[in-house]
Amino acid sequence: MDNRILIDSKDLPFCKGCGHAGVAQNTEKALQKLGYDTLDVIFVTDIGCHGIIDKSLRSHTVHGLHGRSVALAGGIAAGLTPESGKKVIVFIGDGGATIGMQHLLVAAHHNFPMTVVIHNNMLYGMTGGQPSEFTPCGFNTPTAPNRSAMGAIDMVKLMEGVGAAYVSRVSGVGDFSDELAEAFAQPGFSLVEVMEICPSYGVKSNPGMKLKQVVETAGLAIHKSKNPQSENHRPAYDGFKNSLLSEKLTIKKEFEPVLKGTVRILLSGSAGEGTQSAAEFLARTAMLSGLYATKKGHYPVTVGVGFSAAEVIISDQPIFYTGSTKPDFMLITSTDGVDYAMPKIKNGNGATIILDGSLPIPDTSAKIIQKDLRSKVGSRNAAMLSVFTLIKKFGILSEESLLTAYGRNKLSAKVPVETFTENLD
Ligand SMILES: Cc1ncc(C[n+]2csc(CCOP(=O)(O)OP(=O)(O)O)c2C)c(N)n1
Ligand code: SF4
Repeated sequence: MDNRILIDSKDLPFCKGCGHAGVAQNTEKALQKLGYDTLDVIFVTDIGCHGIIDKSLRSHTVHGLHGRSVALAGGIAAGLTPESGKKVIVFIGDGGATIGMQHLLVAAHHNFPMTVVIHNNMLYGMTGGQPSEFTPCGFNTPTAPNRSAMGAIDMVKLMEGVGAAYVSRVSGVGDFSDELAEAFAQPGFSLVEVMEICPSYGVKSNPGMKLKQVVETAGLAIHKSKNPQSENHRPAYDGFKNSLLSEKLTIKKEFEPVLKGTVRILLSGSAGEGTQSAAEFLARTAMLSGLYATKKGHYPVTVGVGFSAAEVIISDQPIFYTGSTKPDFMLITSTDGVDYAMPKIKNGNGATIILDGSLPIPDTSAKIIQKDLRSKVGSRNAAMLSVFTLIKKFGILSEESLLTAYGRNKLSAKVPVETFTENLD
């Protein structure tokens, strides 16, 4: 079992003395105490200094927009059943908690099964020390050097108010791994507010002030509370019966692979013309031969207009990165497709482009094969014909696997396979 969460717990990306390092180290220790495997933990981090921990983590990580990490984590947690054995942990600053307060309240109220760790250094660290809603009265920051009027939001009280199943405030000094472990072990929502001081801005603006003193003066007691109702409280998410992981589609190997190595293919066409379906079909056909395949779609925010492109990678080895900056093949079926793929076309040295016959030949050192796609099978089927052409001409997959896969594709009920096989030359 591999239970190292941090790549190197002595080499963390924070200023010297930053409390964020203690949170990371104690988190690793707490998860080890609970027996979590590295890959059973999903960290969702927020924007801010604490969020740069991502690169030091060996577990799964998702980096969210400022204040939105809790919403992202809620989505992940809601898709996992308790049996999956996965643990969702949010790392967020007091700044992110201020910006995304609503998400925190809702996550606690609905009892999403996850733990939120607020790194409360009482200011916005990454942007130079502005006060947040968690900055206590009397705690100065570089941009509010004489802060006296306003007190801090008491997050523990607020969480209790919305019925959080578990909430605690701890001092982020020394070993607080037991406190974190207790929160991580909760079946529903839990939140730990770790009190810290940022040496770069907090200490400088408040010379000589100790963390204990700030916390006590502000009336922010170090304590925890559990909501006795919490056991009955989980169920807002009973609706999500299926785990994200149990939805896995298994495609069995039925044919011997022809391909040795890796090929990267870019399909680039127009919205509504079947580019995504053709790309998915290509990936599934490869899987029928026991190959690894990924598909990554690209389209404008307003779906249904403009370009539609997909990157497919097929390999006899596992694929760890799904992008392909330099495709080996580009299947281009429309003007939108040319426009979208132009940077890759221009930089196409060594690539082969199957280009619809109606399109002007672009300026490129890639090899171009012009092929009547749209005029032969219509705009809706041009991308599929380009996939058939690729497989037939370059033999990356067997013809047998292609025909079997097509027979199982829902398009075959409407468009007979001969539409494509009779238009290959
Ligand atoms: C929506 C949004 N607002 C503002 C910013 C600018 N910004 C980047 S980091 C940061 C401060 C983060 O402070 P905090 O969440 O307390 O984390 P820390 O840096 O102290 O760890 C801010 C305001 C942003 N990236 N996005
Ligand atoms: S600026 Fe403050 S919060 Fe950011 S890494 Fe440095 S000490 Fe930590």
